[in-house]
Amino acid sequence: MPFPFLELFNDSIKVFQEFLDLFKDKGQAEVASIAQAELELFKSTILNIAVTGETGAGKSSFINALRGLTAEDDGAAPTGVTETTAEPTVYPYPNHPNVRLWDLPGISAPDFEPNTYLEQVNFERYDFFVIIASERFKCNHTALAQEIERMGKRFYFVRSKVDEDLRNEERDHPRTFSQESVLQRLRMDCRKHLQKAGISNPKIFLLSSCEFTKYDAPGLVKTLQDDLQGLQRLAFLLSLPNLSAEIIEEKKAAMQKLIWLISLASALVNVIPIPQLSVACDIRILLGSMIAFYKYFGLDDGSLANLARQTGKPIAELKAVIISPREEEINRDVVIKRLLKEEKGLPKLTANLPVLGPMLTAGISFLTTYFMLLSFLDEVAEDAKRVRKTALKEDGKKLK
Ligand SMILES: Nc1nc2c(ncn2[C@@H]2O[C@H](COP(=O)(O)OP(=O)(O)OP(=O)(O)O)[C@@H](O)[C@H]2O)c(=O)[nH]1
Ligand SMILES: [Mg+2]
Repeated sequence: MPFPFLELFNDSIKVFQEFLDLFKDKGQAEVASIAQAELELFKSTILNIAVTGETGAGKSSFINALRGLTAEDDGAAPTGVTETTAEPTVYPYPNHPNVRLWDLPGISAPDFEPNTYLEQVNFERYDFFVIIASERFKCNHTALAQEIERMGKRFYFVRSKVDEDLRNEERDHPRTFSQESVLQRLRMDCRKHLQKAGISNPKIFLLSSCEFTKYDAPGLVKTLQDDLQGLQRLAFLLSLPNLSAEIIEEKKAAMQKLIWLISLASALVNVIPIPQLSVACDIRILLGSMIAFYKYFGLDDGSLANLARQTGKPIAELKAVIISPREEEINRDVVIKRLLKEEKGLPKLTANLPVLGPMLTAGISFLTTYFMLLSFLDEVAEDAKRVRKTALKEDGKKLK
């Protein structure tokens, strides 16, 4: 078994080498401004997702499910048997307002004109479309899909309310009922119609917005994520509710790039020496970032309150499994204490690397912040997993 200190040492050297590599053909100021610009770019990254389909197909319910809300939560899209959405209505992610789901008006009229409809809803605005259908496949679905493709946009075809279809089939055919074969039939039916309309490889997902962790919903979320690039992908992933333990892990993996940038900005931009430490860094950036981590992992008060309401668990029970300091407890002193701990744990780089003056100070500051944020990320991600597990425990209402 490898000696843990040796592992830490090798990690530190590797990260330090990567840090030094940045300065091969750039000065400190240039590296700093690139890191800062990329962080700004991430903050301003916008994603507009259009949700369209027949009236009553479940568009608003789908939007709520994808935002981790139920119809009764604050800021949820209104749903119900008589509600209709007449104008495109935007629903930003509660913790990431630049990622927006658009609830488009339903397409029920028999004289539906897909191109007029798409013009009216301002189709240029959206990065991609989700077409929601329930019950029978309609020609409006193919007309809309064709037009979206013609306009050079991507679409995903969602067949919603499959929980209802399965219940109906089981009631009507109790002796021969098989969930898999019903789902397979539905999938084939959607594919057949879309392919007949010339869409060769449609992406089809069968799901229930009432049971969003089942059927193809996780696959849809993964596909949406995989089809996005760079910062849009990161923004989408970090806005998602913690629908599964895998999503928490994916968030954690994706956060490492962000932590790299935050640490660079902190160690190279508004650097202020901290008397207790040999590290000089920008505590404000660190503080702001750590508070943002809570939001990305659904540990802020708003997300916990929603989860408590949805699962019937008292919020205190969810908070009780959180080990990292609460959002309101994180302050300058806590950050300094954590940096101090990290600095002490780092191997003595000074003795081992032939690096000169200011670069060494910046390097140590960078390494200290980088590893401090990584260990905070670890804690927060573990907290998120524990909160999810507690919320899912049997005695409360089931999580969707
Ligand atoms: N069982 C089940 N019911 C659903 C599902 N999705 C939506 N519903 C129900 O279907 C009804 C209509 O859902 P909405 O989400 O309001 O549909 P919509 O497409 O937004 O409707 P409009 O805005 O009127 O066009 C509501 O009563 C929902 O509770 C689902 O996946 N399963
Ligand atoms: Mg609606």
